[in-house]
Amino acid sequence: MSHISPIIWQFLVKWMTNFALFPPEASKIAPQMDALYFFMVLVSLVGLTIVILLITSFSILYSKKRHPVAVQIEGSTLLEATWTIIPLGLFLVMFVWGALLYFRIYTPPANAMNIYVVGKQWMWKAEHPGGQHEINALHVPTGRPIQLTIISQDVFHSFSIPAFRVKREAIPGRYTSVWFEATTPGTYHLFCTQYCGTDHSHMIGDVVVLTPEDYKKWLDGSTSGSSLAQNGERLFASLSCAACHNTRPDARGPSLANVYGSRLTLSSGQQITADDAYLREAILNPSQHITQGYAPIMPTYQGQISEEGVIDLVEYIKNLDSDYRVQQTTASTTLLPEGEGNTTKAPVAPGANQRAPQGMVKQ
Ligand code: HEC
Ligand SMILES: [Cu+2]
Repeated sequence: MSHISPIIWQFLVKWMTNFALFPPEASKIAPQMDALYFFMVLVSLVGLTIVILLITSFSILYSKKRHPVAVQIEGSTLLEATWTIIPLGLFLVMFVWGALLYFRIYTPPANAMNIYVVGKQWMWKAEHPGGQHEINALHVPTGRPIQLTIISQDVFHSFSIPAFRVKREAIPGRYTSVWFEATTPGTYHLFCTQYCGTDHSHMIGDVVVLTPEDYKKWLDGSTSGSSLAQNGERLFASLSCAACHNTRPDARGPSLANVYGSRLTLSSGQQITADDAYLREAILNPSQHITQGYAPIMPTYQGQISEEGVIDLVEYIKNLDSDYRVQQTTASTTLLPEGEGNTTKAPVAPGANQRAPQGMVKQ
């Protein structure tokens, strides 16, 4: 689809980009999206031309001067069928084409690199798996599929990068995702495209696309010291998750090693895949979906962990491919006595629950 008359195409896009009439095409999906867009514009222009021509010619040909006495026309099935079937065909083409693109844009490939984006009044925060944080900025490498896992901390926002032709709602309480593959190094706009309060118009920033080498340099220069998974491990210890999620034979909670991506059977008999969204739900609304074979004893952590904290925990659990780390955590945490709720917090190492101070956030 990206090969439709490439020459006129490139010329048109370049010209419009030059006059700031159109965003540049900086991702793999962008030319495909534009092909559909220009097809729709073309169909509309042809339709508009036909209507204008007919109105003008009819008003001249059938004016009262030429035809003082009106002639009654009884209609024509052929004509009506024609003007129904042709537009229907055109609309169906748009529908199928649009649906194919839609599924592409919202289905991240399995090898995509994941970056978390948290929207709040009025800024965008991006968190890279290595622990790099950015505010109103997003650094990404070229030539690699990037998945964004997006959530809002307050109201509805919408994360949009016009040059990549991607946009996704940031919804409070739910992860959404979108993906893209950047093609051209440069700096592009990012916007909030959903009115979200007084300073909505300031909820903007820069997407900086770097070559893979420059991206690596940027990553190395922006580390905050610990990765998201490491922050998550500290939270896991300080919230005493290991009081139940430990590997002892009498553990009250399931082992979380390799739970990410696995199929779980719930006590309702329903089967689900433990993806990011499920892990988040399992921590914040445990009573909503009890894993088969376990008692509904896990307390909710709603209101106790920030959205970023939840991301850290999710990253930690995602990366747990054995029980080794949990055992380490268990060893350093005082376990709760059997039967007791976890309202009493286990002693916490000083500073264990602290996140990177704001000063370390890269702009
Ligand atoms: C009082 C014991 C207890 C504590 C404390 C606890 N959990 Fe759980 N957790 C459970 C039990 C029991 C289940 C299985 C039943 C269910 O789904 O609620 C579970 C399920 C889960 C699941 C779903 C995965 C699965 O295999 O069912 C995740 C993820 C999870 N817990 C994470 C955590 C995290 C993170 C913490 C700390 C912030 C934590 N839990 C604290 C008892 C606990
Ligand atoms: Cu917003």
